[in-house]
Amino acid sequence: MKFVDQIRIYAKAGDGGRGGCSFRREKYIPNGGPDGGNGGNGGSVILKADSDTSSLVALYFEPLIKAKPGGRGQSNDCTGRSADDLLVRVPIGTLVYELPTPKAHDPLEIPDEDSLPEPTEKKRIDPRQLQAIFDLSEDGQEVCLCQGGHGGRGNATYKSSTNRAPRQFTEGEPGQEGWFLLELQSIAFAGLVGFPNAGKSTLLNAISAARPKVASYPFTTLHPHIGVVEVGNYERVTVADIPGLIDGAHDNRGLGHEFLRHILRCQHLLFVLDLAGCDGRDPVTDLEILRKELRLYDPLLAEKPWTILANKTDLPEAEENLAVLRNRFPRQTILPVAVGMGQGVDDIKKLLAQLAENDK
Ligand SMILES: Nc1nc2c(ncn2[C@@H]2O[C@H](COP(=O)(O)OP(=O)(O)OP(=O)(O)O)[C@@H](O)[C@H]2O)c(=O)[nH]1
Ligand SMILES: [Mg+2]
Repeated sequence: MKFVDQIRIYAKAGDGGRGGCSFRREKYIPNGGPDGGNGGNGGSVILKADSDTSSLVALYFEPLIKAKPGGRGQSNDCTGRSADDLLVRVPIGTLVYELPTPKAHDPLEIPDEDSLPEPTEKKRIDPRQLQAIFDLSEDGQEVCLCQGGHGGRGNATYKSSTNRAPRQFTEGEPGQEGWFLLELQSIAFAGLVGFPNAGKSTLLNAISAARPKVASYPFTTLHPHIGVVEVGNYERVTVADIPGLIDGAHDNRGLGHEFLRHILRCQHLLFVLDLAGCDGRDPVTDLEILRKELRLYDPLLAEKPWTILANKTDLPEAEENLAVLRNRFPRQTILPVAVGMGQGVDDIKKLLAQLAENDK
C-alpha cells in the first residue's frame, strides 16, 4: 500500500444552524407568542491518534474534510439538531501545522482544491520552519482541529415585556476552517542510520517480524518501516528502518533526507556500516559523512546517544576496517555483526535490551 507521511488537508467544521423564527399558532390560543428555538451546533473536526492507523493514506484520497452543519431552530421552542463531530483517525506521531489559508472564497462553501493558491510553490513542504499546533503522540489522544459553530438564537429568546412579538433571530456561527499540514514522525525507540546497501533492512528482518525488502542495489527501502523487537523478559522495543543516506543528504540529495524526521524522536541511533566496503566505499569515511549529515539536518540528531553496528564482518575486507574503526572511535560501542549470516543478531537484541533498561 502507498505510504503517505505528509499531506495537506482542508478541514471545515459545520456551521451553527440558524435560529428559528415562528409564532405559536393554536386553536383558542390567540397571539401565542414567539416560539422559534435556537439553531443546533455544527459538528467539529476532531483528530484522533490511533495505533491501528499506520499512515496518512486515507487522507491522501480524501483531503477535504467537512463536518455537518447544525440544524435550524424549529417552532414550538425546539432547538435545531446538533451535528455529530467528525472523527478523523491519524497514526500516532502525527504533527499538525497550520498553513496560510486564503480568505478569497466564500467561507460557507468548500473550495475546489484547484481553485486555491498553493500555500507554497513546492509540493512537499519542509515543516522545520513551521510551529506545530498539535502533536498526537499518544494512543487515543484527541484534538479539536476545527471547532463547529454555535447555533443562532431563535426569536423566542428575544421576547421581553416591551418586545412581545420579536421577529429577530441570528444566523449560526460559521465553523472554523483552514488548510493544515499533517506530518507523520514515526515514534520508535531506536533508528537505523546508514548508507544504502549497508544492511539495515536485513538487520530489521533478522530481529523483528517486519519484512522490509532486501536487495543488493541501493535505495531498496523507499519508506520507513517500524519493527517490534522482543528483547526478552516480555520487553519490546521498536526499531525504525529508514531509506539509506548519502553524502549531501541534508541538501535533499538521495532519498534519506525526507525521512530523517522519522528518527527525530528516537532515543538511540544505530549506525549500520558496511565494513567490507562493498560498493567501493570506506566505512570510516561513511560514518563521518553520516554524522555530518545528521548534524546538518538537525543538531538534535547528532546529540542522540549512538552505537555502531559494524556489519558484513563475514567478508575478508572487514577485519582491517574494524581495527581502523576502533582506532578512530575508541570511546564508541562497536558491535561487529554479520546480520546477513545471522551472526550477532542476539548481541543486537541484548544491546537493545540494555539501552531500554538504561532508559527507564
Ligand atoms: N556478506 C554480507 N552481505 C550482507 C550482510 N547483510 C546484508 N547483506 C547484503 O547487503 C545487501 C543490502 O542489504 P539491505 O538490507 O537491502 O541494505 P539496506 O541498508 O537496507 O539498503 P537500502 O534499503 O538500499 O538503504 C543485500 O544484498 C544483503 O544480502 C552481511 O552481513 N554480510
Ligand atoms: Mg533497506
